[in-house]
Amino acid sequence: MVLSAMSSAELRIEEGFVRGLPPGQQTTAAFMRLVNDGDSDTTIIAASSDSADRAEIHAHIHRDGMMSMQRVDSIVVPAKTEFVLEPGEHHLMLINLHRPLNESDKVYVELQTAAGDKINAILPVRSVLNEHKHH
Ligand SMILES: [Cu+2]
Repeated sequence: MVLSAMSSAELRIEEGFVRGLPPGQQTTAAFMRLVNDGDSDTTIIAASSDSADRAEIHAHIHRDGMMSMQRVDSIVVPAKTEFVLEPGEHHLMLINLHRPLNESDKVYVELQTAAGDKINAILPVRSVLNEHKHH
């Protein structure tokens, strides 16, 4: 569910949500579907949120049976394609949350493209209890 989405690029955010965590956690992750309706590839190079000091694009790396998170510089969403940020895969890391996130809260996130466009959405907070794990 996306409550509000304004986009100047031909990219839109769908089905986004922020993972709600127990009180005391300072860092959480946001997930969403990036849909590129345009005729050219779009590269996301930065992210921000008004609910956290900073937002980073992360990927999960599987190596020797171990899984760890790693910051990546960008995400490319090819033309007429979508790129999904989901638990266990790519995600947006929200670092140093300004306040605890409750189930009914809304979080503003903004993505910046290499072309200078900004894509934003207001994402609902969804408790970890409702999360579907596929690993
Ligand atoms: Cu992460």
